[in-house]
Amino acid sequence: MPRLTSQSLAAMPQGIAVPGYDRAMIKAGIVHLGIGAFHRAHMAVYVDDLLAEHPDWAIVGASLRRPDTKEALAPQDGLYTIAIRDASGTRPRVIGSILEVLDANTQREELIALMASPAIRIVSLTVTEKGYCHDPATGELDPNHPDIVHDLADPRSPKSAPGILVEALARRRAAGIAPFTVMSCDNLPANGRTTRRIVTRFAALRDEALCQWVEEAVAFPSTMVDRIVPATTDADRETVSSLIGAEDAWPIMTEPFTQWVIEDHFPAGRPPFEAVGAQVVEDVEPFELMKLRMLNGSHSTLAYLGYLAGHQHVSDAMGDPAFVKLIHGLMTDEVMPTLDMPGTDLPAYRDELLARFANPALKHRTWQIAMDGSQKLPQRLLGTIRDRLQAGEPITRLSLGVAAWMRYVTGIDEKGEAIDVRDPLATRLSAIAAEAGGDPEKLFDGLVEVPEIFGRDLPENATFRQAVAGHLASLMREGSSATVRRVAG
Ligand code: CS2
Repeated sequence: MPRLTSQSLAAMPQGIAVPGYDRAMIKAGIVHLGIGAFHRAHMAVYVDDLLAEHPDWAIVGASLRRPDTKEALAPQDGLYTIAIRDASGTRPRVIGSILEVLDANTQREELIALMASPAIRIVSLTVTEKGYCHDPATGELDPNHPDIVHDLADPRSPKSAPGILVEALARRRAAGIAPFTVMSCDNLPANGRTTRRIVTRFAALRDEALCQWVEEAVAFPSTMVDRIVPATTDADRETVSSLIGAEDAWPIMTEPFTQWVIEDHFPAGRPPFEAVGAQVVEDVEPFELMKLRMLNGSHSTLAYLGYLAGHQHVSDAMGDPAFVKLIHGLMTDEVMPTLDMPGTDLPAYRDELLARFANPALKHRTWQIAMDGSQKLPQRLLGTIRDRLQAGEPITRLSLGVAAWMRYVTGIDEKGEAIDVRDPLATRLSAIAAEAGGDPEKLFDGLVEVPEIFGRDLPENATFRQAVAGHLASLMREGSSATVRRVAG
């Protein structure tokens, strides 16, 4: 089988969507940091839809951690397939909007020089929550983060996303070139404002005048991004390669649904994202809050409880009516009352989410979503909990999600087998669990005192303590399935 390349593209079987523009004519206008599966199923597809009319907005991607995306896409001329999946089948489409992938570790100079060049007007990011090197509870840059310490000591060879952005901006400033717009596409609350705070703080630690320029001249629009993208498996590679008749080393599996809401603040210009289905609005924050609390809050709850109950995929958990009832109740009774979304049909949004979670073809692993809980909990569950506590309203199901995370990070499942807990705080979390030695009260007391997650207020809140500790005891006593059945009612 030939490899997917510009050449084999010409011989694609009929019925496979391919780029509708001449790839020789497109030029880079965007650098994207964190060229993982999510970006390739989301923004890169919107850009692919734009390039026929707006050829100056192609993407150069950069991997900050691992060179694996570059290694897969370089022999394919940057081409890859997205496979859109649901119960009715798998629909492949070849995407051509990524011109090249740079490995930030070995091609750092090339990457920063490109970011500093006038053709690049947008630098977007999906570096995941932990890539912002911040304190998840406060949203502030963590100056003691090892990558930040490294980048401040050697600012011209940065490793972190804030360090790379600031170095490229500094070079533009020195050369008298207007700054690019920084567009976060991560699941952070107020992701534009949060990125702005982190980047300006990093700039201030480098140089006050640079910080002032960043504050005055750089735009950080917020975005809400949404598309479910499970990790690709070897079986997926085979399926897609046989569908397109060419070997694709890294196709991306995704769902039909996609949503992108963008704050309209691009002084350096932007392509007409609204022409290809994005919503360009003045204020994104209500949309972000809705998505983080409804989708991601439910997702994390399903991930921890589902994993503990022995469900490998989200759709498996959704096959249990008690889980569906729990998540339906969580969204309806505990999340929706915290949202202020005039003009949005929240019950319809909820129902669509329940259907998306149940998509049997997606095979989204609970273990994948369970990753990095310390970075996710604050914006997915704890913000909603704070609002509910303040309003004097119950947090029965939200607190079960938090308790399930506590049970999960003990690293031992209900059958006594090890859980591969992936989290930047994993070592600390497992030391706390070891110390507690299976006593739910001690486990709760230890974990709730991690301020990067729970802040200083929640450990002091009696209602919160009681609700979470109660569920944790029940999860340890009767297990996840029985607890879900009881709490779902
Ligand atoms: C998921 C998200 O892995 C996770 O934590 O909750 O990646 C989720 O699939 C996306 O945010 C959907 O837009």
